[in-house]
Amino acid sequence: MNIATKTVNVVQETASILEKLGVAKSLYTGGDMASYSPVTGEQVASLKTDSAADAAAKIEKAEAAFRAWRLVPAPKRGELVRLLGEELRAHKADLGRLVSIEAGKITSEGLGEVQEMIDICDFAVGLSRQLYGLTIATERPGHRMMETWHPLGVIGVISAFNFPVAVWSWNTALALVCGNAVVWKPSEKTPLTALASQAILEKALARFGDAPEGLSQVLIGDRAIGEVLVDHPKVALVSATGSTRMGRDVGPRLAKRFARAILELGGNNGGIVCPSADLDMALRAIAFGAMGTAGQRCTTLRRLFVHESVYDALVPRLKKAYQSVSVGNPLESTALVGPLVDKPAFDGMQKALSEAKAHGGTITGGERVDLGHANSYYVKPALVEMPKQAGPVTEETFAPILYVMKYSDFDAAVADHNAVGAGLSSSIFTLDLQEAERFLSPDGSDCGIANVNIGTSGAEIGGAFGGEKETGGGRESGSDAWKAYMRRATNTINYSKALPLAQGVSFDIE
Ligand code: UN1
Repeated sequence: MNIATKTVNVVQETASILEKLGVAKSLYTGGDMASYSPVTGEQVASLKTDSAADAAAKIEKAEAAFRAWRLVPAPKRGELVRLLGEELRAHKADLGRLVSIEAGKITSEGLGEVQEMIDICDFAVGLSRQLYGLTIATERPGHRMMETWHPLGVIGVISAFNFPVAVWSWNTALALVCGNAVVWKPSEKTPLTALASQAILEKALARFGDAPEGLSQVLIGDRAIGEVLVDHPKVALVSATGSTRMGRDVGPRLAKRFARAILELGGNNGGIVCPSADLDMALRAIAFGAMGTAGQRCTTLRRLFVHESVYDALVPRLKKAYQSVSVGNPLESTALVGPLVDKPAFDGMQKALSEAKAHGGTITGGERVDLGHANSYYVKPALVEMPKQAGPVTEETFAPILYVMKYSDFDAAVADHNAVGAGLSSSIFTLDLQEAERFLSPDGSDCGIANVNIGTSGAEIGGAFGGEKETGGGRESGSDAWKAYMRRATNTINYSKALPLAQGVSFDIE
C-alpha cells in the first residue's frame, strides 16, 4: 500500500517550527547553502555558512569557554544538562516534526529520536555525580595511588543526516557534564535540526544563568568546515559519525596531531535465524530492523542468514511483509517507510540491486514509488534472495535492501556473518541456549553490538554504542563511554618520611 496525500506546506511548516523554537531568521534565510526536505524534495531554507575563519573563531571561543567550565563542579554542570532535558521534553513535538521534515523519518521515529536525546540527558545528569576514579593499592609503604578524571577540552562533533540530533546529544550531554565545550558540524543535509537543537540548548543555558559564552556552537558548511574542526589544534577529541570513507580521511588526520577520535562509521549488520527461532518474533524484528527508517540507520539489518529448515516458513512471510508495507509521506500519513534522503541514495540503491541481480539475486520490491514530487525518492524496500554472500552484500548500501541467504551449518553462518569489513551490530534469533551463548562468545559475533532475539537496530542509550573493524572502534552514549571525553591522571602521593622507589630500585645520592 502506498500512501499519497498532499496538504502540508513543508516550506511554511519548517519556518514556523524554527520560529517557534527561537532560531534567528537570519541563520536560515537569504544564505548561500540550500537545504531540502526529502519528503517533497522542496528547498526549505537557505543557510548562512561559516567561513574557515568563522569556524576557527568559534573553536577559539569554545576553548575559552572550556577553561571556565572545567572549574564548575560536575554536579552543577549536570544541572545544565538537566535543564536541557526539560527543554527537550517541552519541545519534543516540534523538534521531532522537524526531524521528519529534514531527514524524512516517520512520525514515531522522529519523536523517538528526540526521546533518545531526553534519555541521554537523564543518563548524563546521573553521571555528573559519578565521574569516579579508582584508588589503587601501591607497592610502597606510606603511599596512596589514585586516578583523577579531568575535563578534556573542546569536543568536535561531526554528525550524519540519519540521526541528525540524537548523535549530537549523545556527545554533548556527556561532554558537558565532563566539563568540556562542544563545536558541532552537522551534515549538510540536516543543518536545520542542528540550529533548532542549539536554540533549545540556549534556552537551557539562559535558565542556567552563568555558563560561559560559547560553550556549545554549531558550524554550518560543507566538508571544508569539517576539516577545520578536524585539524584545529585546540580540538582535543573529534567524534565523527558517517561513512567508512569519511573515517579513513578523518582518522589519520587526527592521529597525525595526536588528537583523540571516536569514529562511528559504516555498518553492514547481519542476523542469523536458527532452527528453534520464534519466527513470529523474528519476522517483526527483521521487518523493523531492515525496513525501518527506510534502511537508513547505521544499525539497519542488511544481511540475513536463515537456516534451511525454517527458510520456507519465514522467507515467504517476509516477502509478503515487503510487498504490503506502507510507503508514504511521513508528514501526512501513518506509512511505515518514508523517503530516501536524496537522489544519490536512490541511485546507490538501484546500482546495488542490479549488481545483486548479476550475482544471482532474486529481488522483491526495490522500485521507486511515485508520490507526485519529482525530486523526492520513495522506494519499496527490497528483499533480495542471494545464492551466497557476494558482490554488494559485503558492502554497506545506505538504503532498504535486505540480502537473505540460506545456511545449513551454524559455524559457517557465523563465519559468513563476520566476513565483512564493518562490525557494528548483529543479532541471532534462537531459543537454543548453546547457539545464543556461542554467538555472544569470543568466537561468535565480532561486532560492537550483539543481540539475542532482538533486531540489530534501535539500541537504548544506556549501553555503549559503536562497533569494531571498519566501523571505527569508537563508543558513545552509555556505560563508561564518558571516559573518552575526559583525561585520566594517575596520582601517587607519598605521605611517609622516606622515598622508597618502585621496583626496588636504589638510587642513593650523597
Ligand atoms: C545511527 O544510525 O547512526 O540503535 C545511530 C539505533 C539508534 C541509533 C542509530 N539508537 O538504531
